[in-house]
Amino acid sequence: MYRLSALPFVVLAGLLKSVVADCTTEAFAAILKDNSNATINLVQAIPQNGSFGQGALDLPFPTNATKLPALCAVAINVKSSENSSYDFGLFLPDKTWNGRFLTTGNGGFGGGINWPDMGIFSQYGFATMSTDTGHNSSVDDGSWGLNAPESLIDWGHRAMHGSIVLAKEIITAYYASPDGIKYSYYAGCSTGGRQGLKEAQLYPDSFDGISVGAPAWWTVHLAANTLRLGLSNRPDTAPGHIDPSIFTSVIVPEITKQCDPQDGLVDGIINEPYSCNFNYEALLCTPTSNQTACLTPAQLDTLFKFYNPWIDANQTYVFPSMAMGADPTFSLGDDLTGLGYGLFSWWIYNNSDWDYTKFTYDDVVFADSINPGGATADHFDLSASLDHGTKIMMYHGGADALIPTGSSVYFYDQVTQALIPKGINPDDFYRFFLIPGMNHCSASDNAPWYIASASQTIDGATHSVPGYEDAEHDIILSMMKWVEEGEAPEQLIATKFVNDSAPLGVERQRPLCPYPKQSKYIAGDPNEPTSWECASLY
Ligand SMILES: *[C@@H]1O[C@H](CO)[C@@H](O)[C@H](O)[C@H]1NC(C)=O
Ligand SMILES: *[C@@H]1O[C@H](CO)[C@@H](O)[C@H](O)[C@H]1NC(C)=O
Ligand SMILES: *[C@@H]1O[C@H](CO)[C@@H](O)[C@H](O)[C@H]1NC(C)=O
Ligand SMILES: *[C@@H]1O[C@H](CO)[C@@H](O)[C@H](O)[C@H]1NC(C)=O
Ligand SMILES: *[C@@H]1O[C@H](CO)[C@@H](O)[C@H](O)[C@H]1NC(C)=O
Ligand SMILES: *[C@@H]1O[C@H](CO)[C@@H](O)[C@H](O)[C@H]1NC(C)=O
Ligand SMILES: *[C@@H]1O[C@H](CO)[C@@H](O)[C@H](O)[C@H]1NC(C)=O
Ligand SMILES: *[C@@H]1O[C@H](CO)[C@@H](O)[C@H](O)[C@H]1NC(C)=O
Ligand SMILES: *[C@@H]1O[C@H](CO)[C@@H](O)[C@H](O)[C@H]1NC(C)=O
Ligand SMILES: [Ca+2]
Repeated sequence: MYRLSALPFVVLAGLLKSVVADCTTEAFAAILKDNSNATINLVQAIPQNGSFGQGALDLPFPTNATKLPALCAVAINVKSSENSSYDFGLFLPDKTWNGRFLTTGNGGFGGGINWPDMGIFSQYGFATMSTDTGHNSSVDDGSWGLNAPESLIDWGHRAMHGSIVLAKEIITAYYASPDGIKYSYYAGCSTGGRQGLKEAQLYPDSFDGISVGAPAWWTVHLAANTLRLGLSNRPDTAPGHIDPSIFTSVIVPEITKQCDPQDGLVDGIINEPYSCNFNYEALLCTPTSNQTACLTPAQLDTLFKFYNPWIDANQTYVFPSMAMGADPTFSLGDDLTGLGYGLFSWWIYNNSDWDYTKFTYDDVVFADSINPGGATADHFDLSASLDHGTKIMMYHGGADALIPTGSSVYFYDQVTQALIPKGINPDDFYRFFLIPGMNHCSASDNAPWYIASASQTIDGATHSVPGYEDAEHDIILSMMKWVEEGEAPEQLIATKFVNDSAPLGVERQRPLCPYPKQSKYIAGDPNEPTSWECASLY
């Protein structure tokens, strides 16, 4: 049916290669005429160098996309059940369309279309899409899920998949491209990482390549761990309370002092945070210590909780620890984050006044039995993605304080354990890159972290890695090369720009290696990527 309405354009496209498709409400209404659930919110032609977004109305993404290529901006609403609906947005580049589709994702519990990342990816020429996941909220606010099981399903996976399917139909009709969409990609971080894995697990045919950062894949356990650590350090109730400022001024510097050299090079970067042999007692107060720069035995117990895995009843492995050197200041203080208690009060106990101070592992067991929205992305057997030919590039910051790095290491290990017995080498289609020193999805004071992935921006750049716009440095181009030319990434070079500003030039670059390989310093200027190699630890 869509083909019918698209027919005139097929003819036109054949005659006039650079024809601009019809960016009008009427044209999209014709494309969608047989879909009774879809409503057009907006169709707007954006000129070259124009901007688009919803500004402050888009709570999780208040920054508009700017310096856009000429494109058609579209917003569609789709009814997903009696009581729920979701929106998605499209950026459809005019003459610069590269024949490909790229979907991006969301963050935390937030509800809003990710126009800024869509804008970045449209610079490559992709037709881009993002969904609001079916609600309107800021990143740490899950109150919309209270007694709203249909909205939770939308957030869990339904909005993403429905948007992908409809976006593909719209794009195919809009461009009237005789070959349809050449390749479909995904790039997202955090909840966006979970969404990419979840889509691949439920619908392995959706994408040819997915780039997944710091995935919040273990939904219930991640929230539980966030709540547990926050409670374990509450100023009013925890005997071993550590003031957050001590983490920054005393603890992280001591960890860096001990762990940085253990990777073979003193450069302020902890390359192998989970291999560090750390002497906690170095932080203990003695009678002669500076008493505001040391820890009591009770505080040391608290610290232990942060940097050791959570093992509970019956030796159950509940959640991995943070990486040595990650600064957990986020979960400390008087105000616990809604990303922890919120899941339990709004989505599990259906009670905004649920008493989280009584939280125990039993709550995790109960929450697992509910798995709100079916969001958890724990189908580790990714062989259906291999069958489809999908390539998966996963990465995680080695100093991520929001989603512990170890949760991706654990995911990698589970995938490996699911595939090796089937005779599948995960390396053939799934590679995981640890980014030493990087915080959540982006940023580091000193480590090279920028790979032009989702949720990464840098001053003075619209997209990609300025000066290094190639598959060696840019994860999107690397993913495309793996998918389209069959050339697997043996490494990815991360960049640290001076003050994270591209016009100020490169401070250092370093290879990131497919796990379990690690970058090893060989010789020469440590700021040059050629002074490093990817080496096997075993
Ligand atoms: C692009 O738009 C910005 C902001 O409106 C403006 O400052 C800049 O001059 C424009 N650049 C070009 C090349 O038109
Ligand atoms: C963002 O763009 C929208 C329209 O695209 C506009 O209404 C709004 O004022 C812009 N907001 C900001 C902060 O630029
Ligand atoms: C989201 O909710 C806020 C109020 O909390 C409102 O101001 C805003 O307009 C809403 N945004 C959208 C896109 O509906
Ligand atoms: C519309 O949504 C309903 C569920 O709310 C679904 O059963 C139906 O198949 C959808 N119709 C179309 C045309 O997608
Ligand atoms: C829709 O919401 C109403 C009122 O909150 C509720 O009674 C009903 O069960 C809901 N229906 C579905 C399908 O969730
Ligand atoms: C004691 O430690 C605190 C916190 O690190 C620091 O601000 C202060 O300067 C130290 N005092 C002395 C005498 O070293
Ligand atoms: C631990 O194991 C015992 C014995 O199998 C069982 O009764 C109990 O429910 C388990 N506890 C938890 C929290 O799983
Ligand atoms: C809260 O609601 C969910 C979804 O409707 C349900 O599965 C769960 O059992 C409820 N929780 C409690 C404690 O009743
Ligand atoms: C980088 O930022 C620091 C701190 O803001 C500043 O002192 C320095 O001058 C900046 N460097 C350059 C090259 O702009
Ligand atoms: Ca080091």
